[in-house]
Amino acid sequence: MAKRYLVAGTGISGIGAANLLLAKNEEVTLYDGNEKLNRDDVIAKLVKPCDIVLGELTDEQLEHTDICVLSPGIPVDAPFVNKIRDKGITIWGEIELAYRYGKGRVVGITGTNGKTTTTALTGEIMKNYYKSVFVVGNIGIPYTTVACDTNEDTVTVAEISSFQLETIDEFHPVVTAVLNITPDHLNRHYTMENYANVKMSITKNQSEEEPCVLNYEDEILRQKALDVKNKVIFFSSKSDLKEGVCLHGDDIVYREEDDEIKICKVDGMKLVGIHNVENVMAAIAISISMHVPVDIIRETIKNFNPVEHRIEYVATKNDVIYYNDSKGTNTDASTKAIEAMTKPTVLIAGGYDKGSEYDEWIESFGGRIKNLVLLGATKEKIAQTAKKHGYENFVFVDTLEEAVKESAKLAKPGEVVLLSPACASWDMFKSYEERGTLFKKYVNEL
Ligand code: UMA
Repeated sequence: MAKRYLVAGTGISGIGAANLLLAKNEEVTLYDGNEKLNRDDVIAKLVKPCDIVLGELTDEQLEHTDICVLSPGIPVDAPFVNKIRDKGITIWGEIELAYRYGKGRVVGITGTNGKTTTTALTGEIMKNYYKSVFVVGNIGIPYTTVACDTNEDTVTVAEISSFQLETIDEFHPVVTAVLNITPDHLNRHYTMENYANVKMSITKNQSEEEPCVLNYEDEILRQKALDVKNKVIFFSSKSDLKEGVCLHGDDIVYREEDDEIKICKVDGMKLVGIHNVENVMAAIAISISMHVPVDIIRETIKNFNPVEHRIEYVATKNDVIYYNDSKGTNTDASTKAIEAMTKPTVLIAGGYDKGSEYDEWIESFGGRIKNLVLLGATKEKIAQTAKKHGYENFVFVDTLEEAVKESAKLAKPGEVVLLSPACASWDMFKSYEERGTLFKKYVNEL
């Protein structure tokens, strides 16, 4: 008998989930808290019409609902979700839904930063060896949109955010990776302990032989490794590991049972920065665990280009280089971009307020940031913190376009303008992609 589903959210996840269920002839009500949405626009994205509720969700509408499928952006303690839980209705995230329909093996990659690069690179390596490979998840392709195209031989490489992990149940990747855990999304997860536990829950359905790849240099992860019941493979960009992936001179090597395999040279890669060395190391550990031959791993790494919005070169205008790091949505990611700059830099920052602190981020400027151009909801908070640390070279702007024009005035020939906001985009934009794309447009119009 068909089940009655309530799919919450009409972003790409909600639409993907609704379409999967509608194609399977399940009964679906699609709900979104935003009453201003245009119903026809929503319907146009569906494979066939279904009930749509916008704004308030009444108790009556919840009657007879068997399963609620939540989009990642909806907090699991939102009032309507609490009501659903109190009624005993099953709650799944869209990842769980997709997993139930998907076949084959899944690789699950999480962490605060580097997820997208590691997922994209791992996906490329898998595609160069296996026939049926899908790259999905937080990277921007909902798992639900491909789940029904998978078969027993498929490898699905999934970037999984902490938001998505909160609502998994049976989701079972055969290889997992947690790249790092630094403060992010604390307005949603409240404490670092909660946030770290949510990230580690990616391993919860793995069996003892199925590996979890962890960053040895991350203190939280090294601690968490003690509680992980399955096999751990460490990678490290600083320590000489007896087992796992680490550096030997300029080579990234894989070590197992006194054997060392040279994988590739650090300066032979197109990815730059120590954080990218770590991303590559994680992809190597995952790929070896998935039995991909070393020469395929090596060639793919050598030819792999950086992903969009991640320290992405945009243009050189009047001898000023512009970089788009719109994906620097937290202080740690932004610090990595700042540290990769080798010339005096005008930094454009600020955005949606996740309750982050900016002290360490400002300390990381280390003389590299000559001016700070601030916009968005956090601009006052960042300015206050900057002043506290004796940094006064900031200006306020109201729009991203103004930020680009102001930065162009401040940067001298031979210098750099970097968009790396240290904040999410949601106060002014739909997504970090939209912010980064607009940044590139304004730069190219200069
Ligand atoms: N909505 C409600 N009630 C709420 C909150 C939201 O009804 O309380 C509705 C909104 O009105 C909107 C819809 O939900 O119509 C948006 O859903 P969503 O926020 O889940 O966005 P999607 O478009 O479905 O995109 C989501 C991820 N977004 C978030 O986690 C916020 C995308 O990650 C992901 O690529 C996509 O699913 C596919 O899996 C983006 C992201 O910023 C890139 N992720 C965070 C990060 O990387 O730091 C976690």
